[in-house]
Amino acid sequence: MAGNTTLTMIKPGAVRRNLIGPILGMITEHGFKVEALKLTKLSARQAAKFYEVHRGKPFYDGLVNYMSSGPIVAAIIRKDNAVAEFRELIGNTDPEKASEGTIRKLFAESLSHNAVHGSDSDENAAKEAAFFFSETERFCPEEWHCDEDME
Ligand code: YYY
Ligand code: MG
Repeated sequence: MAGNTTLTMIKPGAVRRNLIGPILGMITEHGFKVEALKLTKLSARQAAKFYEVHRGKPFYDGLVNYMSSGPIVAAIIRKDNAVAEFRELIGNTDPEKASEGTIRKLFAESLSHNAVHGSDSDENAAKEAAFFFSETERFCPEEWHCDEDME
């Protein structure tokens, strides 16, 4: 069964362009609930670890530099089938290929500065959530019935 949470980051360029509000607004308008949220900044070492899977690719060094260049917003967001639903809402990695109405189409500056991150699998969503948040930084009002999808 697909999981119900995913991890997003609002990337440094989008924070610099004062887009935290509009992007979080789109996320909540599309039915995602915010389970954890922080404004923080990654060191180069932390960004390198987060994007470890891309190490060795031509864009890796630029990605690590960019992702550690300023504050980001990290959030755990909740909806049925969260990973796939959120990948649909953010659109293609390359904003030129992203569908109209997606977050990247609306807010990305370029392929490398593409406004937001979204986890690509339930396994990575769990790893990435644990990278940013401890158990006591996650909140789930009773009305959201989060326990029902815990193992
Ligand atoms: O998951 P997603 O963010 O859509 O793309 P990934 O293939 O995981 O790449 C991570 C990140 O790296 C992407 O959001 C922008 C950047 N990047 C790049 O700068 N140039 C590429 N050719 C591919 C990815
Ligand atoms: Mg990815």
